[in-house]
Amino acid sequence: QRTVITFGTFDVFHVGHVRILERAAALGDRLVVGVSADALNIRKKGRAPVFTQEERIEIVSAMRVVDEVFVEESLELKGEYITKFGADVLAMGDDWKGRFDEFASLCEVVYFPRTPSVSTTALIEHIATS
Ligand code: C2G
Repeated sequence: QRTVITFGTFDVFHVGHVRILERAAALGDRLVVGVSADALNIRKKGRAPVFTQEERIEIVSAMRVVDEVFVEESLELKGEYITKFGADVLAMGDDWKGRFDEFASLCEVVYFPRTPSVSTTALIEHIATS
């Protein structure tokens, strides 16, 4: 069995999120997703996501291609999560290209092109100004 792991905030869930999860799932037999904690977002981005981590986990868990979801407590724990979940592949969008190459000793590292013209930030802006 080939296990794929991916990470993200998945806030204001959109088609870019659907596509990366589907592409990641297609690389193996089991997809594990680390959803970033509210506290991690506040630390790194200075603001809480629109949806709470419980809501974001509920949404990601509802995807047919997702087998297991956990809370990503820290960006520095990727290696531990890869080992804990027995991941054979780490898949991320190419906004992270090169940033996770250090984990190539633990598993295969794959970057997918981001879906163009959709982002949580743009959606928040669009809703706020419409
Ligand atoms: N994504 C995408 N296309 C978009 C938007 C996002 O392919 N138009 C992908 C990103 O590349 C990422 C995943 O969707 O792989 C989740 O994106 P975010 O929710 O923005 O996650 P991020 O805050 O980048 O993750 O360890 C990583 C952290 O959890 C942060």
